[in-house]
Amino acid sequence: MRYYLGLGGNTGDRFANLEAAVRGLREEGVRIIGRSSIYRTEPVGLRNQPWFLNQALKVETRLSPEQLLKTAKAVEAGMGRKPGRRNGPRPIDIDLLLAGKRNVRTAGLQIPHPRLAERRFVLVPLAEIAPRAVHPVLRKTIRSILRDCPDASAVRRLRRD
Ligand code: PH2
Ligand code: MG
Ligand code: MG
Repeated sequence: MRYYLGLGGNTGDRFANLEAAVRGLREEGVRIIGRSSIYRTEPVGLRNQPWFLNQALKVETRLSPEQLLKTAKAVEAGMGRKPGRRNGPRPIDIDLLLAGKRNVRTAGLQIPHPRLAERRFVLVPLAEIAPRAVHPVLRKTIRSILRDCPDASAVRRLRRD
């Protein structure tokens, strides 16, 4: 099954942490089939903290949404992420943004990600690799959700080297 994931982090070596997250997912059998550029993004939710690096991934795996969430949490924990303040600083966050056209709602998991449409740091990278993907609840493409997104926080694409 096809998923889109959002990666973000703002402590330690932020570039190395994105790489380590990709490596960790691969080691768990998740196939990475697309990666957006990396973006430097202004913190949203809790403003007084370092800027983040954010990136979107397109992945293929046989894992169910619940299993993939567990895998993502294990990779986060393996990279030293400790439970902390909501929206606060962290080495890495791995969020499940879309699960094909599926709409998942269980006690611990909601896909599409409930705050996807409000966050430019998610939408800009996601629109780079999946502009035509359709949000199954809003029934809009990612490109049009981004166009209509009122979030004004800064999202700056880094030049590839
Ligand atoms: N993640 C959050 C809260 N705020 N801001 C930016 N720029 N990037 C993030 O990944 C981010 C955030 C909670 O997961
Ligand atoms: Mg998050
Ligand atoms: Mg998360």
